[in-house]
Amino acid sequence: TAPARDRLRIAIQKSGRLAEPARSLLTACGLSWRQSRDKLFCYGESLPVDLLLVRDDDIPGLIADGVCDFGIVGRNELDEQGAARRRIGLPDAYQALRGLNFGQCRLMLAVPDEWDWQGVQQLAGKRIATSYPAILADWLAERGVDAQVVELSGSVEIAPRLGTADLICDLVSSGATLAANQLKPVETLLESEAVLAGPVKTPDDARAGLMAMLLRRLDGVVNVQD
Ligand code: PRT
Ligand code: ZN
Repeated sequence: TAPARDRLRIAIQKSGRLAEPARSLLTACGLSWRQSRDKLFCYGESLPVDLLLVRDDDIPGLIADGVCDFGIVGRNELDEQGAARRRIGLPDAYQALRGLNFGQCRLMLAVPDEWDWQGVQQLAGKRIATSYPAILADWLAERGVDAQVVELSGSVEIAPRLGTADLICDLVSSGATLAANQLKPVETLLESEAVLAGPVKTPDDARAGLMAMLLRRLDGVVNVQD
């Protein structure tokens, strides 16, 4: 278990879609920071709550390892890493505590425009490119579909045109990227948004009170925005 701490650490995305809204939300909760020179660590001034600015992919692991107490991350990323842990027999190490009302998108299956989509049974024997292999594998297994999952870390949308996959499973918001690549969405695997993630077990030191207070403030701020 990680050592006791008397300051809270929250991991947020350093840059990218969730970086600015995550910071604004925490500012609205009354937090402020003294910017450090390298800007990877922001020391909390109004409260003993520090920020760690990281890649979104690192946020679930930082919570699992007890390096950070909270994180703001897409449900898609949290679920993927949770599903990947479960597949190798690791216990759950984090959970989504609150939906935050921004970063909405869907994890969807998308097929070439010319396909006549008739349902999941059509996926048998097909190759599906995705950056979400664990969520996709679970989804396919639940439906008893035997398809091949091709893991790609980026540029998933061009895989069908390159011939490396027959279809894709990727995040969609406006749908413009799919359309530009002659793909159409056919199934939704996950409705995602940014979430506040936290540990499965609350630490039993000074952080517990800070965590409870922050959750209360967050509920006030997120509900007022509705
Ligand atoms: O550098 P780092 O690893 O931290 O960032 P990243 O590049 O992995 O993530 P980033 O900043 O792109 O996204 C962070 C989170 O934003 C995601 O994990 C989702 O939870 C959320 N989000 C919301 C999205 C989108 N909307 C989205 N549209 N993430 C990605 N996209 C992609 C989509 O896949 C498509 O390729 O954006 C493109 C445009 O989408 P359309 O449908 O509007 O064309
Ligand atoms: Zn990332």
